[in-house]
Amino acid sequence: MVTFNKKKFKQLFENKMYSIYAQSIEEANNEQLLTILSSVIKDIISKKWIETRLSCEKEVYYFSIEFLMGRQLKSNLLNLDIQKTIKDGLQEMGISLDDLINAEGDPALGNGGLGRLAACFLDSMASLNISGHGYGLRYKYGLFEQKFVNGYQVEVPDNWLTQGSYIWETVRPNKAIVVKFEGKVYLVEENNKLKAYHKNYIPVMAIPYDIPIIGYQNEYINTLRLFKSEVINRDFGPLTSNAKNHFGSYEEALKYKYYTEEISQSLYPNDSNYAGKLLRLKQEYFLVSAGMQDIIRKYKKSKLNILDLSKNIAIHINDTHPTLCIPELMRILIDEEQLSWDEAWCITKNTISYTNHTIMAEAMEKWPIDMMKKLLPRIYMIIEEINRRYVQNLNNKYNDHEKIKRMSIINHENISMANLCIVGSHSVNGVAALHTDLLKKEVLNEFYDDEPEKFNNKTNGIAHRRWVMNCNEDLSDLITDLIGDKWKKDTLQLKELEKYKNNSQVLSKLNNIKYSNKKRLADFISKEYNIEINPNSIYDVQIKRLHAYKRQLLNVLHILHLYHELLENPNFDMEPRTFIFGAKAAPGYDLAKCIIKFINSVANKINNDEKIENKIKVVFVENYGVSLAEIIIPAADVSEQISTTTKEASGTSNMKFMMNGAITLATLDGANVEIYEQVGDENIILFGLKASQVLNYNKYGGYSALDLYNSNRYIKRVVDDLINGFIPNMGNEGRKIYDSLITYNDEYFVLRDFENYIEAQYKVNELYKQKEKWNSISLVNIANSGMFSSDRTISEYAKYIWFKGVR
Ligand code: GPW
Repeated sequence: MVTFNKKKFKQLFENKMYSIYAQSIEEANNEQLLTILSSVIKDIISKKWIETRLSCEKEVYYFSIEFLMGRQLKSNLLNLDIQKTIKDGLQEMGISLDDLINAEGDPALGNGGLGRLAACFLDSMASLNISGHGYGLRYKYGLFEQKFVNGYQVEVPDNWLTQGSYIWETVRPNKAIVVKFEGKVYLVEENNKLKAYHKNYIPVMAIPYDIPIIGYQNEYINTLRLFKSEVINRDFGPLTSNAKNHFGSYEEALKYKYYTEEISQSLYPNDSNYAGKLLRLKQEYFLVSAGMQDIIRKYKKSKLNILDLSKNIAIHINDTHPTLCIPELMRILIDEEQLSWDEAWCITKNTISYTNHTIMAEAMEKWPIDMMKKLLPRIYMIIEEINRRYVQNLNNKYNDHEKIKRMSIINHENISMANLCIVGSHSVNGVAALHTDLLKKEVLNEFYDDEPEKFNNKTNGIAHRRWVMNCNEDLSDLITDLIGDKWKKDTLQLKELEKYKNNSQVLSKLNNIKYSNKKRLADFISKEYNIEINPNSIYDVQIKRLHAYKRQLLNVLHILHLYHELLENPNFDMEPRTFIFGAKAAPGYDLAKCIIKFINSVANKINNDEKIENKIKVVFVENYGVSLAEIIIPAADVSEQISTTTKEASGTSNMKFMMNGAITLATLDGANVEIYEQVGDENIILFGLKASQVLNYNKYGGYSALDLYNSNRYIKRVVDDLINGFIPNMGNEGRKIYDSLITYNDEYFVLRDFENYIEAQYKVNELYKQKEKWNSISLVNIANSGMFSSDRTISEYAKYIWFKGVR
């Protein structure tokens, strides 16, 4: 993309080293080399970055409280198509590119699927020449680092900005924005209009930090803008007399400093769980207000008419965390741009679209009125007025008081963010076909009946460049050898691979690639955890957040089942298996932490039991995150997607595994349904309750875990292991898990699906014995994974939501 060669690169690199560190290349450590390299790359893209920013197409802004980006170096080099130049240039200077790639930190500014999806979407928007930018928070501490101590999860702060800055960011203090909290709002009548005056507020400065998002070999560069919170004026440093004069005392000045800095201090470590903390609401408004003011400021500079906002700009909110975009845009349009309510409302609705990522009640954000009123008095007023008009409208349509209560935005003591999102946007989408169906038919049914045209599905996708081309280079090369490289820009081309499904030579190559990826993972596990695993065993992998609904418990109970079978019958027929887990539990999620301890204790017992001759190994990798996923997924044989049906909105690791040739073992939940539709009965292993059965149980009851326990000796055997001392070194974790199953009647149907899961796992075992058949299925999975590229997902968002009628 750039007039750029090895010689030029080396020159740039050396000069940078002198100007930044005033030292020779030989003296530099990896961290410094990485800083220099990223700085050189930023220099060479700077012109393109500016050009893309000044392009005048319709712009998309993607608001998300999380962006789980992963390392950037390798992906940036691939997208700029300069890997070889850089690798060779570095080598001539005695530097290994691979070392630098691995020395890069992995910013954990997200919890799991939701944040990683946002990152994949940024990659696809840039690669599809869509002017689409992310808005997020620059947390000082990302998701905690997980350590295991005696099998228990211990959380260590993720102090990722040790150098004070991040190598890919550019700070823009000149574009700082003031966000206002608390205070009092006065409504004054002026020229027959009510004008709002916000007094005595607490100002917080939002400083933008920009990260370039480089499209795949298309010279297109978007921006991820992350805001850091600070005092409004650095001259008010708490121990200056300036501050003392302004705040009255040092103590007050310090309080203010703390108030501001706390906002972007740390990521909330909850996944799909609403905690209702005031600080979180501050974070949400801080992100929204800074982002929205930034957008409008830029828009006005471009001299476009504010009434045309929705023609030129699309704002997307990733789940309800940025819901306040709606009242904030209303506030700006009414209070600052002097538009009427109706004009502002029309623009707001047409500009904003919303994605729902869960149907689980515990994840639904409901903010107490009092909290909102005190923290954001003007925003609360606007929400109240939105609600008043909406309820009035419902009253005109329906004569059903209870229904209107359920649909209103303000209810009892709370504000329902999902309801506000639906009412204040023009599009509501789910993240997989089944999920969207459940939204329409169950969870949001009344809203759907009211405004069916708003609802639509956008099945999730993954950045195939990161998740195949970068993390599985051998597979990527094999695919290209077989079908050419068009698939890199159009993953539906992968379908061409299917013609090789009976070609022994191709299948054997595929097998060799999988083997070498498995070997690489075995070496890593041996080095990191001192556990030896056998690359010829089946790698059976479940990596995702620890959650009762994701049912890591079902997985480990099955492992115990196999263990008992082996102990009872040394000739029990099974292929050697390595079960791999990776999962963080939210620090306050007790049951999840108990399950981690249980899995670790089971692992410890089984891995050290010589009687079973290494037939089973259990590895729980510490501190699971993007970088670990990148070495685990290419090595997986079996992809465990075993959530309680209806609970996993989509899942996205299921897609990553599929594209890397793993075979899916799944319930018909989330996007697993669509994986099944792509590959058919022969190429996936399914089990468990169907969605309709789960819904029926939930509505009408009729399930007794205790009855199952009493009537099924296999179930009883493994459940008893929780409390009978069979697994050593457990505290009362086993009892708590036991209670969740028996005393509280197994909310997630673990025992209900257990037998069926054992059968499904047996099918895995039998299939693996026919290795060529297995490899053929693996190939068919890769061939049919094309629709799960986030390029497909983003094209759909663009066509049907953001640029409807524009492009
Ligand atoms: F609860 N998801 C997530 F909907 O990772 F907000 N964190 C969350 O807080 C939520 C959802 C929320 C996940 C879904 O659980 C997963 O099924 C989906 O694939 C992913 O979001 C991306 O859509």
